[in-house]
Amino acid sequence: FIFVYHILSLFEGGLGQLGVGLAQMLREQYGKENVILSDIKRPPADVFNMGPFVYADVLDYKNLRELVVNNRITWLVHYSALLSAVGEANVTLARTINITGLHNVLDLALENCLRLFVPSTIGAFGPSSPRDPAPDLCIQRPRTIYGVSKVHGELMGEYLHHKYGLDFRCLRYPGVISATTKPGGGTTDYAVQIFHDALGSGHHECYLRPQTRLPMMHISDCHRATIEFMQADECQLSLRTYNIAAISFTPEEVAAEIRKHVPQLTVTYKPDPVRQNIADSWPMRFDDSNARRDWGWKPAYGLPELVTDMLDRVQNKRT
Ligand code: AKB
Repeated sequence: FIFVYHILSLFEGGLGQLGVGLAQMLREQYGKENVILSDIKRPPADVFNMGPFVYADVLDYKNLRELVVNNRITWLVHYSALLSAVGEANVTLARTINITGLHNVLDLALENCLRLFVPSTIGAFGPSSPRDPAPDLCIQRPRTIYGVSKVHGELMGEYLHHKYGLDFRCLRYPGVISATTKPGGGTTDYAVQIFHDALGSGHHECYLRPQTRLPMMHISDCHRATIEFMQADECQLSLRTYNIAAISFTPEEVAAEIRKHVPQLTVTYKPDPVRQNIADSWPMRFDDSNARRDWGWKPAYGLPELVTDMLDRVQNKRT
């Protein structure tokens, strides 16, 4: 979670791929003490020293309520979730964290008049959705527990917004590419691993076929989108759940772009049936025209900029 006070925000699931960076950006704008990062895991020293950190368990309503009340929280960013591939390997846990956990967060937000951000994903679409591009409003019949839980989240949040005025805000994220924190158990993870392999062994074995196209985004675009959306005036929002897009690429396209800087990179393809199946059911491109029109969304990173930046950052981490 990330909790924001006054703007006070609490992030839960804050130690995953997205939480630390978003907390950092929010702290730059709202002050270090006004953003609390949380997780059920012990934070590394650098994260602990960056600003307030607390234990928060998405399954423990009393614990969450205490944190919100004691700290006069006003915004809540809910990042706890099991991703697509790991969810398929552990459906019961995914249902518990992604659905029961979400219900706790929705109740908490309603009870305390919080502005609530819950991410959704390209995984909220399925094989019967339009894939190129997928619009905001269309058929959503995902075939993963992750996708099912995300559609449930979108619908519950929107229902509570319409019925009780909950300030629910949801963005459907593409695959997010980051250098410092690795994703955990998703279908788009190869697009992060390939940078580490390029600068490490020089070889990447890809679990998707070379032409599998998926929407992707640089992490700083993702953080900026989240903050701009959270800051948008309510009257700007014609929807409560928006697609956000930046780039769409295939493994062979990203590999070719990396080879412009690391010519020795080799890639072999060994499709994993579970992840390939999931990827084949997801959109190839996202239509984010509503986000662009309503609250001015615009990505900064294309594929060349993303690749240059990732190689720089991964290289810096290694030295
Ligand atoms: C995953 O691959 O499961 C996630 C996602 C696209 O939501 N990165």
